[in-house]
Amino acid sequence: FEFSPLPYSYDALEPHIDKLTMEIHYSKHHKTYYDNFLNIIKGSELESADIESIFKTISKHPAGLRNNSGGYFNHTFFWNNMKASGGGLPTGKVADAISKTFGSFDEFKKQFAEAGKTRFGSGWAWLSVDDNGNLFVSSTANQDNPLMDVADKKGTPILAMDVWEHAYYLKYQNKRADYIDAFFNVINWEEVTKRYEAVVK
Ligand code: MN3
Repeated sequence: FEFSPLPYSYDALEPHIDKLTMEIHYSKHHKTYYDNFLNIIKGSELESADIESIFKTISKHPAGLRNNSGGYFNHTFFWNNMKASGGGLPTGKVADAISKTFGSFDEFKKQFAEAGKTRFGSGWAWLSVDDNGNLFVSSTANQDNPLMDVADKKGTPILAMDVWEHAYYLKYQNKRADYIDAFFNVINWEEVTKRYEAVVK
C-alpha cells in the first residue's frame, strides 16, 4: 500500500481549492489515515490483500479499519480526479453515458451537487458504475465508499468529491455549496473517462 505523491503542486487548484487546504488535507489528514491503516493491518494477512477485497468484506472488520482504509483510498482517488485547469464538459463514452442516464450534463451536475450538499456531517459524493454498467450518483458517510459492502448503493466509483469540512473550511467556512460549485472547475474528466472505460470495457 503506497502513499502516492500528490499529482500536482499544493497551489495547482487555486483559486478553487486553496494551497493551505491542499497542504493540510494531503500531508496531515490523508497521511494520518494511511499511517493508521498500516498500523491496524500490521502483522495480519490483510497486509498482502488488495484494497477492493478488503472493502468487499469491510462489515466484518472493526470500525478503525473501515475508517482508515476508506480514508486512505478515497483521498488518493479524489486527488487523481482533480487537476489544474480542469472542469468543463466530459467527452467520449462517459459523456454519452451521463447524457443517457441523467438526461443532460446539467442534470447530472445538479444531482451530484445535491448529493454533496445533503450529506449530513462528513462524507463523500460519488459518481459510480453499477453491476449492470449503469451510472449512478450517491453519497456515503464518513470514509465509506461505494466499493464497501456497507454502502447503500454499491458500485465502482469513477468520480469522488470530499465534503468533509476539512476539505473546504479555510476558504469557504460554512459555505459547502460554494466549494461544491468550485469543485466542478477542477474535475479531471480525462481521468474520469479513463476510469469509466476501464469498468465498462
Ligand atoms: Mn478529506
